[in-house]
Amino acid sequence: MALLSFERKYRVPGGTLVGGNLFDFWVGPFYVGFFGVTTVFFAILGTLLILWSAVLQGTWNPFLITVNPPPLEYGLSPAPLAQGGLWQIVTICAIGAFVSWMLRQVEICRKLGMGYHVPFAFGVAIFAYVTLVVIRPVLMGAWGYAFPYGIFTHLDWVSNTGYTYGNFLYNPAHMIAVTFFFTTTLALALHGALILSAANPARKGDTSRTPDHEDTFFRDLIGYSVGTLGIHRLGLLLALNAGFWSAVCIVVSGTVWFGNWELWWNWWLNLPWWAGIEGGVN
Ligand code: 07D
Ligand code: 07D
Ligand code: U10
Repeated sequence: MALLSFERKYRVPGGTLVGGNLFDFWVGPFYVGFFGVTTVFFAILGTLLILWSAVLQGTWNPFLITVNPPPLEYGLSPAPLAQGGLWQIVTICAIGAFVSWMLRQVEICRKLGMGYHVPFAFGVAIFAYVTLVVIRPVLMGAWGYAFPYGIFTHLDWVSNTGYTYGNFLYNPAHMIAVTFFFTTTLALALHGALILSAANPARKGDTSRTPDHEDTFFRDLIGYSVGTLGIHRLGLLLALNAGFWSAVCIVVSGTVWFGNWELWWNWWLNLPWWAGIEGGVN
């Protein structure tokens, strides 16, 4: 069915979570819904507050604009607007917009009778963000531990926070997250390449190859094919784990582990079968 006639068939009322039929309509290609309205509301308000912050800061250079969280002295209390209060409201707007966007995905899934995999996946990204700006700062006792909203300043925050714990690459959860990120790109490259290679046969004029060809390629190469549905399950699992272990690696830094991450590995160096041997640490 052509896309336009399919849209006519499925664009019918129903499936909304909130608001009944009130916002159950489309604007051009976009489904609106109650959560479309709340997304637009939070996104516009948040953007305006970032612009206000830029005015206070006195720059329109996009790389330099920054909305900073309150200084540590304010702890977890509300701060004056110019001293991090704007950051606090922008954070509320950001969470409001991201969660609205996710719930809009849920409503669209319900309309189409589809599973909720997309909103679930986006929920993991939101979880990583909320870990950085709410969960970890609350556990550590000050909003000042969250990252500032600026293109360069958020990079400064990552670097400074990393070096606070020595060599951050020794953080074991960071290792797991990085490995999942790398594996995700490997899986997507293999999958994209395999699909395109089946769709574009080597000899001009040949018909496109089938999923059996795809399966056989990997059985010939590595002895096993995960299958055409399986690769999508695997891809999602890898990507969600990348985000999840990222959240873990940052939430444990400053809450359960305070020193250099290199030292965490002492338990490994101190295992009895090699502790104390010549050339070892002890
Ligand atoms: C391609 C989908 C499109 C999305 C884009 C981002 C904005 C911000 C706002 C000036 C893949 C749109 C950007 C709306 C403008 C203001 C106030 C997604 C795609 C194109 N970062 N980060 C970037 C965010 C964090 C880190 C780029 C957001 C953590 C490093 C962009 C968040 C840590 C590097 C950006 C966030 C961290 C970047 C490209 C939120 C650990 C880079 C992003 C809400 C996760 C890279 C100058 C991209 C860069 C980069 C946005 C959080 C680390 C500006 C919105 C605190 C090391 N980050 N980031 O393509 O070039 O994502 O920076 O959590 O090297 Mg960041
Ligand atoms: C938080 C983004 C959420 C986004 C949302 C949506 C909009 C709308 C609109 C386009 C989580 C936003 C949407 C705004 C846009 C339109 C229209 C994603 C988020 C909700 N590191 N490190 C990570 C590597 C080092 C450090 C994660 C590699 C150094 C710290 C990942 C290297 C030191 C933190 C990662 C490396 C250091 C991290 C990031 C290499 C610095 C974190 C991915 C090769 C000296 C952060 C939860 C992520 C983290 C994090 C990778 C090096 C410090 C695993 C590959 C040694 C302090 N690093 N890192 O989290 O875990 O995505 O955050 O050297 O806080 Mg690291
Ligand atoms: C995949 C796939 C697959 C496909 C695919 C894809 C994954 C099976 C079948 C999809 C993949 C691609 C297309 C590839 C490219 C994608 C990426 C690289 C990912 C990154 C994406 C981007 C960078 C694009 C980002 C673009 C976005 C997010 C769109 C921006 C849109 C808006 C700003 C509008 C949003 C709409 C909303 C919120 C609802 C509708 C609202 C309006 C139209 C505005 C009007 C508002 C109202 C009517 C409400 C009124 C508002 C009020 C009252 C509030 C007022 C408040 C005030 C403060 C004034 O696997 O294969 O192929 O294609």
